[in-house]
Amino acid sequence: MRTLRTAEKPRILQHEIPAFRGPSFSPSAQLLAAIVQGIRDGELEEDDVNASSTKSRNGATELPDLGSPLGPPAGTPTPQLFLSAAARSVAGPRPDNQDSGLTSATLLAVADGVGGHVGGATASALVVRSLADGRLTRVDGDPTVALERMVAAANQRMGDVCAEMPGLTGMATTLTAAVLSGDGRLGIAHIGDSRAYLLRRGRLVTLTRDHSVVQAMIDAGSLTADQAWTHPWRAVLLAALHGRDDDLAAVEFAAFRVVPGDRLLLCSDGLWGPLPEEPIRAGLVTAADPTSAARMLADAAVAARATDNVTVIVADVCDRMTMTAISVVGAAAAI
Ligand SMILES: [Mn+2]
Repeated sequence: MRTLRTAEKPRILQHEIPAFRGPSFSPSAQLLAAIVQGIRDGELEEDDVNASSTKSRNGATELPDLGSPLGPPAGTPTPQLFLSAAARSVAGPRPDNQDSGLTSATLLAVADGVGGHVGGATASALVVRSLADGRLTRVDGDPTVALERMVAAANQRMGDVCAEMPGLTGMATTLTAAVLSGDGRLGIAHIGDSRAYLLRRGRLVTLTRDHSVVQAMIDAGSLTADQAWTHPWRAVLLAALHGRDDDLAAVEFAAFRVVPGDRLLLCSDGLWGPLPEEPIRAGLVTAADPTSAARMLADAAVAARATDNVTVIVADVCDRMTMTAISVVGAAAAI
């Protein structure tokens, strides 16, 4: 019988419960259909979001790149799409911020470091800085291909640092990253319990599924979402990046089409932990722009019952470029 650690940090239980691995990332053809259909019908159900997945590279699951019925008709030249993004990352009640975030016109990322005071901040900062160093300015083709390369490089950098500084071995980080290709395909790479959401026409859909013990218990039918809310293991992860080659097999990739007017949210568990989904949705709907949305949501999480660092990235899909710089926040900006 394995003993699960319930301390918040370190909270990694990596690669240790094979039964909990396997298809767990929900985005799929059914999900995209549910998003589009649900918006049309005004009846997007939670179960639609949990539709089963399809197989992809790496043994992970992948949302097929489907043309959106909301997009332009075939043959119409598609304007190049960009992200207009803002980030807010705060330590909350903790003495330091081990989250990192990244915004640009083409790439977003949130990383939540684990592994103690130094290790956690180092891990998230290394991964986010590695992504920033890629200086991704334009992506043509499948955005998950670019993501796969970038995530592998970031993980490798963490491995190199661990080899040089063995005291840091054991540090790890979640990573949820999104890349927008010029033709409007959004790729997502995901490992851990940071999250990506899509707000479209007032409806909020979770695009990632947590690699966590409680999510696995929910999937197995042994825990309800309400019970998970207060479960002592809710911070225990099943997968994260540690700088080891075998981490990459647990990273999940998805790609789907976005349209101008869509609003994306990437966040660490410091946001979705204390805040139920409805105030998150309402905040995204009411905020005039990504900057005010990110600030409002981070403040709301801290005011609710934050016990953790809070990182929020909000990005609008636009048909013109409003950002020219890559910005990093949190540990990646501080160390
Ligand atoms: Mn966290």
